[in-house]
Amino acid sequence: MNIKRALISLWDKKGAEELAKSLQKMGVEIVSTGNTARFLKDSGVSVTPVEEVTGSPEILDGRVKTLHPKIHGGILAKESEAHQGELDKLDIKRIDLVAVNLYPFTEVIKSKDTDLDTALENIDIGGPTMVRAAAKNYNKCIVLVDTQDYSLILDKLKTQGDISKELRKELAVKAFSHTAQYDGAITEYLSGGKFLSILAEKKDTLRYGENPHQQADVFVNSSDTSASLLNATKISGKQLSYNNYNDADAALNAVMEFGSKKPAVVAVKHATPCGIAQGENLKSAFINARKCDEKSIFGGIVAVNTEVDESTAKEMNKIFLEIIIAPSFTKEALEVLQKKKNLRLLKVDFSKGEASCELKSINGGLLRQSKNQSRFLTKDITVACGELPKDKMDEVMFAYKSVKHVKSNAIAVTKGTSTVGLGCGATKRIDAACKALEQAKENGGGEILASDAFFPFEDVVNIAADYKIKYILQPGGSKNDDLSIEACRKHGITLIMTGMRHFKH
Ligand code: 93A
Repeated sequence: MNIKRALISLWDKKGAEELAKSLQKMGVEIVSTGNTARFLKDSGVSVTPVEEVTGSPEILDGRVKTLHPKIHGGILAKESEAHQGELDKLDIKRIDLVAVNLYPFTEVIKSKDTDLDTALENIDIGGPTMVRAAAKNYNKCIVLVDTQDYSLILDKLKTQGDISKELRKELAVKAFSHTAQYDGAITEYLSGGKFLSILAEKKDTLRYGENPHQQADVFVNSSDTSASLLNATKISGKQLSYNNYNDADAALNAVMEFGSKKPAVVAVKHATPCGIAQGENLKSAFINARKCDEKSIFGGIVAVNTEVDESTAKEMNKIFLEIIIAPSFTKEALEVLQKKKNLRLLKVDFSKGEASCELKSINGGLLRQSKNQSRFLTKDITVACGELPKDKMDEVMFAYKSVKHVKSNAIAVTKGTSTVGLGCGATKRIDAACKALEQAKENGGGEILASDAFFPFEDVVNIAADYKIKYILQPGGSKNDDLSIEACRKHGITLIMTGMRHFKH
């Protein structure tokens, strides 16, 4: 056994007893700090207090306990004869393993009641110093920062008497990423948000990017714990591509808009919906979403907000889909869907909720904004002209939620709670309207037209009238609102102003 001495200094004492006892059984001497030492002694472990090693008491309310050459010399000494000579001369014993977890700075600052003094007191100095020292000298000193790694390392030590160089290095990388995140959180907090710190871990190298000649990777931002593709369970199918991630994320965001009370289906192509529907059951919602654009959904991505059952699965299997995202699948549904080898099935825990902010990279930096989580409230709307019967509200709400997720300039034409025409990504609003209305006509017509932003002219109203639209939903706020209101009045269209724009690019 190559490990002779371990230093254990833990804020979170989870797994500490098992770790210390197992090491002791292997003949390892345990050195430990104040509370950790007391905790271990109470658990029946014999412990050398850190003061006995340093010959100095913990001082300044524990601010200085392990910051001492007898500790850091023991951790940082190389294999070399020269280093060993120095250790011998100064009577410093090597430390072969360091298990540390840090003062809970990030938890403490989450509370609004935390004042600056409390936050500062929770900045761990000695802990990260030991972690970094051990990580730098990983060839000689094993570093453990994650309680979940204890059992693996104990296992290896028991069976092999040591751990491999590769594993030592892996633990060192984990240790540095841990202290980097810790320092990042401190920097962000003390600067009042002037610095943004994200340490994202590579989840995968992708086959290629948006196009085959582009290199691409996908990274996980561990500080974002919202419902996502990155914490989804992949039930079956091959690796997701760059475009798959992008499209599937759009589908997930859109379907979450509809909550989970009533089945909803969103089909996405090129990161924008090509069909959305809500219904009494998932199968009918899927059929209606598909009907909106039978061609675009081919090879598309579908996200649903309720469990996929067998009859919906059979319906889904009639066409080629790349990915299905759902909170769950019944056993029977899985049997049906898994017949298609290349179909990716992703189970996402919707209860984790939506992310609170989003980042976009631009040359030289980043843009950050809060997510567009606004909810449509009936009290916030005004009916600028015409009548809005109460029993139309669900349908109006559906149109509003749908258009919010379509790329701007966006127009959604809906019938009941299904989209029948979607115009997206147009630089001219009238072009998006023409596309949506023409598609709706091919699908048998629509009743409601929703727009993501206001109408600068009355042209959209006029063309909507040609296609027999009865309700128009738009934010309002243009200096030409009067023209649109007047046109609606002339055509007998009800005009609803939502007061809220929903650009999406
Ligand atoms: O106050 S410190 O920054 N100064 C130190 O010298 C020191 N040494 C270990 N914090 C220090 N620690 C931290 O104390 C460890 O990172 C660990 O979180 C905690 C364990 O202290 P105790 O064993 O008294 O609970």
